[in-house]
This record gives sequence, structure tokens and C-alpha cells, in this order.
Amino acid sequence: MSQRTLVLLKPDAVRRGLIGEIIGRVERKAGWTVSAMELRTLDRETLERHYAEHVGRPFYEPLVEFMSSGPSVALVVEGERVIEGLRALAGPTDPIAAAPGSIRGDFGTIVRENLVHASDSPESADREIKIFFPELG
Ligand code: YYY
Ligand code: MG
Repeated sequence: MSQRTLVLLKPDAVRRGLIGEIIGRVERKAGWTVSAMELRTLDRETLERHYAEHVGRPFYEPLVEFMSSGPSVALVVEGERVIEGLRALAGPTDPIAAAPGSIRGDFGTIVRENLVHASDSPESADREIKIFFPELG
């Protein structure tokens, strides 16, 4: 079942020079392809749409501060079961709980700076792709 998902390489990943490392892991999965990509600093309005489910939570303001602190890379990745697959490749939200071998498990220590975002369901993927790549809607 081929799917599309929205991936963000967050400002910590870009600052630390991990763009190639992370995209390399995605590209090495058989049959997965990057079909859209953009480097830009995300503004508050975009982040409020993207993180709508978290608005008002205690971690929301520091999350937006961090996410707008420098450029991110937004990607659309296509392929077999790519939504579930990218969540597995990323690992759980808390990088300390994430297994070594996952992106968060290999490179992260603190929850806010957990390197990557990946859509969590087909509905989220459709919604998020429209935010970052309206022309693909
Ligand atoms: O989908 P995922 O990124 O794994 O986690 P979410 O629960 O959707 O939270 C989004 C984002 O918010 C998370 O990647 C880091 C940040 N965050 C936080 O800073 N502190 C928390 N207690 C929970 C989440
Ligand atoms: Mg989430």
C-alpha cells in the first residue's frame, strides 16, 4: 500500500549537520522516495496549524520557540507503508526511551529537540502535506 507522509527535519537536526544522515536513512528503505523537499524557517502561523492538537499545552510555547529558531527541512516521502515506517524509523517522542538504531534513539536526548517529525496517520499526512506543500494537496 503506497502512501505519502510529511517529514520535518527540525532545527536541531539542521544545525547539527544531520540532514544527509537522516535523509540517507529514509532513502535506504527499499522503494521509498523523496518527492518534495524545502528548507525554510517555519513561522508561528505555520506551526500553529501544524501543531493545532497541542495549542494550549504547557510544552506548546517552548516548542514553537524551538521550531522557529532556525531552518527546518520539510519533505514528502512516498512508498510502501511509509507512514507507519517513518514513525518506526524516527522512534518514540522521548529520545531517551527511543531504541538505538532509530533516529531519535541515535541522536537525541531531550524531548523537545527530537530531530524529526513524521505524520502519525493517513489523515494527519493529508492535512500536514497541505500545510507545507499546498500545491500537492
Ligand atoms: O508525534 P511526536 O512528534 O512523536 O510527538 P507529539 O506528542 O505529537 O508532540 C509533538 C512534539 O512536541 C514532540 O515531537 C516534541 C514536543 N513535545 C514536548 O516538547 N514536550 C512534551 N511533553 C511532548 C511533546
Ligand atoms: Mg505528533
